[in-house]
Amino acid sequence: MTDRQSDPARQAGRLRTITQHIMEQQRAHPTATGDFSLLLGGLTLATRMISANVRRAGIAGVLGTTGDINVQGEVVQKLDDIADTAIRRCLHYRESCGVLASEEAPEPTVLEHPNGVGKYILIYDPLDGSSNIDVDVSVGTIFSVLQRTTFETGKNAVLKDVLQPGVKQIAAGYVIYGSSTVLVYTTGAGVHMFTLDPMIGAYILAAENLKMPEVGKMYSTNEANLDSYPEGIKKYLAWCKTKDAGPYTSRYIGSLVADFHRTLLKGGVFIYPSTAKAPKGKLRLMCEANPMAFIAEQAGGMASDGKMRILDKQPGELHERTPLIIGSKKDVQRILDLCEKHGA
Ligand code: AHM
Ligand code: MG
Repeated sequence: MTDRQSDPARQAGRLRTITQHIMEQQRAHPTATGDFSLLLGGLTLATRMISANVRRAGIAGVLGTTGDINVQGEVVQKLDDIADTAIRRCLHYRESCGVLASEEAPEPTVLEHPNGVGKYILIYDPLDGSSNIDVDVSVGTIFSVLQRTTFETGKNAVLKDVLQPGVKQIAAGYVIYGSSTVLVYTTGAGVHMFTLDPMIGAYILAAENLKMPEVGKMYSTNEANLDSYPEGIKKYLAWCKTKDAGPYTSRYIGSLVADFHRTLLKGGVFIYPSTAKAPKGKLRLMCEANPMAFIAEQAGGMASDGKMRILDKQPGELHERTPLIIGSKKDVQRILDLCEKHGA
C-alpha cells in the first residue's frame, strides 16, 4: 500500500455511510420525497442505541427478564424492552412514520403528527433471538416497511392497512449484533450491507448487491423437533447426510437473524417447519419471514412455507406464524420437490 492509499483522510473520503447510500438511491428515483430516508434514519439511530446496550449488557445490568409475558406468551427480556423502547422513541417524531407494529405489542400503534398521517408502516422484531441474550450469542433487529393505503383512522382500518402480503413491502432489513454490528437492507433494488464503525458511530458500506450462492453446503434447523417435521423435510434432512449430498454441514444458532445472515453470505438453507409444538410454524410472518424473504429473493434466493411463496401469503392477523424454508435457490427447490411428493 502506498502512503497516499493508507492516508486516513483519503480513506475517510472513500467511505460511504448508509445515509449517503440511501440518498444516492433516492436520487436514482426522482419521485422519491426524502420521507423514506427520514424513516430509515430513525431506524439506524435506534439500532445504534440497541447495539450500544447489547455491547454493554453485562456491565449495565440489563441481562435477565423483566418479569412480564408478551403477546406471544413468551418471557420478556430486559433487552427486548430496551430495544422496543429505542425504536419507538426514535421513530415517534418522524412524520413519515404513521404506524408502528412490534413483535412485542398486541396491536399496532398509530402515531399522531401535527401535520397529518405518516404514510409508512414499520413492522419489527426489536430483538430477535431472545433466548441467546444471556449467553452472549448473536441477536438482531428485523424490520419491514409497508405503505399505508387507506389512511383511515380507527383500529380496524389501521389493521387493514397493516395486513398486506410481503410482496407489498417497500423495504426490509435486519441488524445483527454479532462479532461486529452489521445492517443489511433492500428497497427492491438489490441487497446492501453496512458495518457499524463504533469509533464514529456510523454504518459504513461493506458490500453492494449481495448475491446468495445458488446452492450451499449447510442446513440450519432445530433437529430436536425432527420427529414431528413434515415428511418432505425429513426426507431432505436424511438426503443431506448421504454420500450423494456430499457432505453437508449442520449449523443452528437459534437466532433467525444470525442463521439467515450466514445463509445469505455462505449459501445453504434455513428450515423452521410446522412442528408438534408449533403446528403453524414458530416464526412470525410479518416481522420475521416477510423481511427475510424479501432480502432472500433480492439476493437471488427463495423463501417458501413448503406450499407457497412467503411473499404471496395474505396475513390474517398481525402476529400470524408461518413455516419457513429460506435460502439458496437450488436447496429450497429440492426441499419443495420433496414436500410436494411426501408432504409439507
Ligand atoms: P424470538 O423472536 O422470540 O427471539 O423467537 C424467534 C427465534 C428465532 O430467532 C429462531 O430462529 C427461533 O426462534 C428459534 O426457535 P427454537 O428455540 O424453537 O429453535
Ligand atoms: Mg424473533
